[in-house]
Amino acid sequence: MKRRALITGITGQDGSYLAEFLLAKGYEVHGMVRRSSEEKFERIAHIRDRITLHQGDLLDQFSLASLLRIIDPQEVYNLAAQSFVPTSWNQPVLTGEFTALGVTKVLEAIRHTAPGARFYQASSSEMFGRVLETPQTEQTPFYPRSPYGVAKAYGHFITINYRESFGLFASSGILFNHESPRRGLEFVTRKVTHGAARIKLGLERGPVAKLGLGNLDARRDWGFAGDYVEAMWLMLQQEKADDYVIATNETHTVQELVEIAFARVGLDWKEHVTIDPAFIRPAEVDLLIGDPSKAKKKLGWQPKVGFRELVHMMVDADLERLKRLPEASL
Ligand code: NAP
Ligand code: G4F
Repeated sequence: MKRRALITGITGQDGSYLAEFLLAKGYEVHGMVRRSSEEKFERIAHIRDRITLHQGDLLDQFSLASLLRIIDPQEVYNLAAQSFVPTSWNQPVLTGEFTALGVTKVLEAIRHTAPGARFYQASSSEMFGRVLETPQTEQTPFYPRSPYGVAKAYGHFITINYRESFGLFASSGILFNHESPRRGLEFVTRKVTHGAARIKLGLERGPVAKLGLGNLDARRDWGFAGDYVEAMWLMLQQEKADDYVIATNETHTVQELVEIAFARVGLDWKEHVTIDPAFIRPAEVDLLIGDPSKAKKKLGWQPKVGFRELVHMMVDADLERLKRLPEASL
C-alpha cells in the first residue's frame, strides 16, 4: 500500500519540489491549497494529475482536522507560511497567525485526529537573526530580527513542545536560504537572476536599464531547494524525531550573487544595479552560515548544488522562460 503524505504550502517553491520528490518515492501525495479567485498553481502544473489537492487554510482549525481525517496521512509536512521577511513588518499580526499559531493549529489537528502521523516543521535560519555564534548550529541561541523570525521561533519551540508533551513524532528543520528557478520573484536571488535576464533581453526601458536593490553586504548561506526537500523527508524516516540545521556551510554576499548573475549574461553589474532605500530593512540579518554536521552524520544528507552553479541555473532558466513568453506579457 502506498504511503500517504500531506503537504501544506504545496503551491510554494518547496512544496512543489517536495511533491515531486515524494511521488518519485512512490507516495500518494495530498496538498492543502487556499481558495483564490483565480487558481494559479504554476509550480505544480506538471504534476497536477498525480497529486490530490484539498481546500484548507492554516487559520481554519476545522479544515485542518477534517483533512487529516479524510487523508489519514503517515507524514505531514507543514511548509505553509507567510514567508517573505519584509511583508512581516507590514503585516506582523497576519504573519504571527499564519507562521506561528498556524503551526499549533496543525499540531492540534494531528494530536486529536491522526496522532500517529509524523510531522515536519519548516523552521528557518531567520531565527538566528543577529547571530550569537558562527557558524550556527542546532545549539546556537536565537535572536530573531523580524516579526517573521519571531513567528518562526514560536513554530520551532511549539513543535519541540508537542514532541515532549504529547509524544508526537514532530521534527523541525532549521533550513538556511534555499533557492531555485521556482523561487518567488520578490526574494533577492530570483529578483537578481530575473532582472539580469530581462536587462540582457532588452526588456527594461530607459537609456540604461536599472535594477534597484537594498543591502548588498548582507551574507547568506544559499543552497538549492531541490537538495533541501530530501533532508525534510530524511528527518521523518529516523527512529526518533529531532531538529536539524540544513545548510551548505558557505556564505556569500548579495553583491557576489549580483556579480555572478550579471557576468552570466555578459553584463557589468555596476552599470545596472542601483541602491534603492525602499529595500533596506528596519532591522537586518547581516550574516548567516550554517553548520550541517549533525544532518550529515545522522541523516547522511549533504548539498549537491554549489552557489555559482545555483545562480547560473536560475539565470539560464529565467532567460529561457522570458524568451518563451508572448510579447504582451513581458
Ligand atoms: P513560499 O514559496 O512562499 O510558499 C509558501 C506556501 O504557503 C504557499 O504554498 C502558500 O500558498 C502557502 N500559504 C501561505 N499562507 C497560507 C495559509 N494561511 N494557509 C494555507 N497555505 C498558506 O515558501 P517556500 O520558500 O516554499 O518555503 C516553504 C516553507 O519553508 C515556509 O514555511 C518558509 O517560511 C520556510 N522556509 C523557507 C526557506 C527558504 O529559503 N525558501 C528557508 C527556511 C524556511 P499560496 O500559493 O496560496 O500563497
Ligand atoms: O532573499 P531575501 O528576501 O531572503 P531572507 O530575508 O533571507 O529570507 C528568506 O530566507 C529565510 C531563511 O533564512 C527564510 F526563512 C525566509 O522565508 C526567506 O525564504 O533576502 C536576503 C538578503 C537580505 O539580507 C536582504 O536585505 O538580501 C538582502 N537584499 C538586498 N536587496 C534584498 C534586496 N532582499 C530582497 N528581497 N530584495 C532586495 O531588493
